[in-house]
Amino acid sequence: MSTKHPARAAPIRLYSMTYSGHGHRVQLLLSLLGLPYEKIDVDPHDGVLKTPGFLAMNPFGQVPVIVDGDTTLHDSNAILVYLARKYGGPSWLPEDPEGSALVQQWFSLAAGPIAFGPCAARRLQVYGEELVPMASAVTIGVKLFPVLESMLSGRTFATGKHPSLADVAAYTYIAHAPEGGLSLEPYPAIRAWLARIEGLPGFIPMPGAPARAPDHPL
Ligand SMILES: N[C@@H](CCC(=O)N[C@@H](CS)C(=O)NCC(=O)O)C(=O)O
Repeated sequence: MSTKHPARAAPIRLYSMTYSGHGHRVQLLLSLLGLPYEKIDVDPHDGVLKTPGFLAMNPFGQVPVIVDGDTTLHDSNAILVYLARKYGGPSWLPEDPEGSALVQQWFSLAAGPIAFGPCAARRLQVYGEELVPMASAVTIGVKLFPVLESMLSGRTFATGKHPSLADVAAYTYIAHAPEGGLSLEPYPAIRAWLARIEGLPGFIPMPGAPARAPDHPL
């Protein structure tokens, strides 16, 4: 463990799922920051998410959740903010008005068109779960990618020269968009940006989702 991290009695516990992009977003930051953590993968089909014990940690009954000592938090972007403020340097979440607003722009993208576009298309394709109808998810994704392509053209990372929470929040569901049938082939700036994130020390990938067998849903 790096000495810059405050002393902690136990590693941070991360409740996630093997193929959860929201969970991976948190795992990615834990890994990039070099923080010790224990990942507990929940089976989405065994009902544990809706048990009173889990609902006490997250009333929405969803992963990710982290437990860090006396602190229990849900919502991936909120967890990123907590981890960056507590354990990361200021470049992950700048404090100046413009820098923090630029990160917030990407949080809004992550919770908006990324969630209802590429994330929703993949969730339907892989899990058979309809967050929004497939046609809407595809339409949102098809509109989103050219905008992201222009935002990322000529930029090293999402908000400038250094990686920040903006990159961590956006990375996973964009990288795995092809699993939902949305190709990244026409978008060289997006692909180059993904590759730069994958080259960061401590980068950890999310496994590719297995193809869904109609008689054996995930
Ligand atoms: N806004 C939440 C979304 C979390 C979310 O959608 N989690 C999914 C897995 S990616 C989940 O737990 N699904 C199970 C369920 O809703 O029952 C976040 O950012 O953490």
